Order: sequence, then structure tokens, then C-alpha cells
Amino acid sequence: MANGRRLFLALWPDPAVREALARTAGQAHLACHGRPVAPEHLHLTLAFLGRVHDARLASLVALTEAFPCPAEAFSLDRFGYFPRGGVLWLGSQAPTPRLTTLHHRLWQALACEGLSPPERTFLPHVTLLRHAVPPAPGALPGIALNWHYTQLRLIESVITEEGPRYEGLATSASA
Ligand code: 2AM
Repeated sequence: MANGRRLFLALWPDPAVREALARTAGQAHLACHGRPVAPEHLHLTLAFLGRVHDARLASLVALTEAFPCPAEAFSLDRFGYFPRGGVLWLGSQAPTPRLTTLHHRLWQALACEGLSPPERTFLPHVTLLRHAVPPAPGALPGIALNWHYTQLRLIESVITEEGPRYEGLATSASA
């Protein structure tokens, strides 16, 4: 799809949460090395759409702007590691039913655009490092970070020579 755009919908942190996430990424970097995600790129993906044809962009922008995002919060208090890509991430120890419901409602809306959710289970996480080594036991600090959100964003991931650059295309309504 030559003219498609790589899109995803995500929670985007406010400046205070961004700063806390960036600080945590710095601490994780000391223990696990790799490449920290740039502070302005830190986010939590709710729906990865992959490459989408340009002709569908207007309706996805409209869907995002009309989507009623509730004002809610969740806690980030657990590190995790995906061996593929050496991804060191931050997530939640306890289940996050509000995020799961939000993810479900979002995919219900996306289904009306003919898009289907991934088969794998939704695991809410914020990627902090890529190409990192696995954390040694006890190497990472304790963490408890509350993230209050009121909006989600439609983002385009533009591939550049320096790596992906994220551009906001639309922001949801508040419920
Ligand atoms: P990651 O941080 O775990 O790599 C932009 O690439 C965003 O979409 C990132 O949050 C990334 O998750 C996520 N993403 C990339 N490819 C994906 C896929 N195939 N399925 C789900 N999410 C994906």
C-alpha cells in the first residue's frame, strides 16, 4: 500500500506524567541499557491499526474526534520485558478493567470502519527502552505512577532515517 499511513490510537501523557515516565526510563536505562524512548514519544497504545489507506484517514479522524473518552486513572507499577526487540516496558500489576473496557469500546467503534482487533490479548504498557538487556533481579527501582487521562489521540508513525517520528492527527472528545 504505497500511499498508506501507519496509524495507532494511544493515551498521550500530560507533561507531569511524561516527566515521570522519562525519569523512570532514565532509571531503567542505568540497569538495562538499550535506547530510551524520547520523552515526547512516550505513550500507551490502545489500538495499533498498522498501515491504513489514505482514503480512510478522514473517517478515522472523525471517529477519534467523536469518541467519548472517560476521565479515569490507572496505576503503572510493574516493569516487564519483551525479548523481541529488547523492549523494557512499564505496566500494571493489578488488572486494569477500565483500560480493557476503553480498548474494547474503541475497537467496537473501529469495527464500524471495517477494522478488526488483534487476536492477542491487550497488555497495556508504555515502552521505555528498546534494544535493552533483560533486567537482573532487583536491578529496577520500585515505582508507583498514577496516570489520569481524559483523551486519546490518533497518531501517525512516520518512518525517518533517525527512526519513527510520531505526529498527532486527531484528539478525542471528553465523555
Ligand atoms: P510497542 O511500544 O510495544 O512497540 C507505535 O509503533 C506503537 O504501536 C507502539 O506503542 C507499539 O508498541 C505499537 N505497535 C507496533 N506494532 C504493533 C503490533 N503489531 N501490534 C500491536 N501494537 C503494535
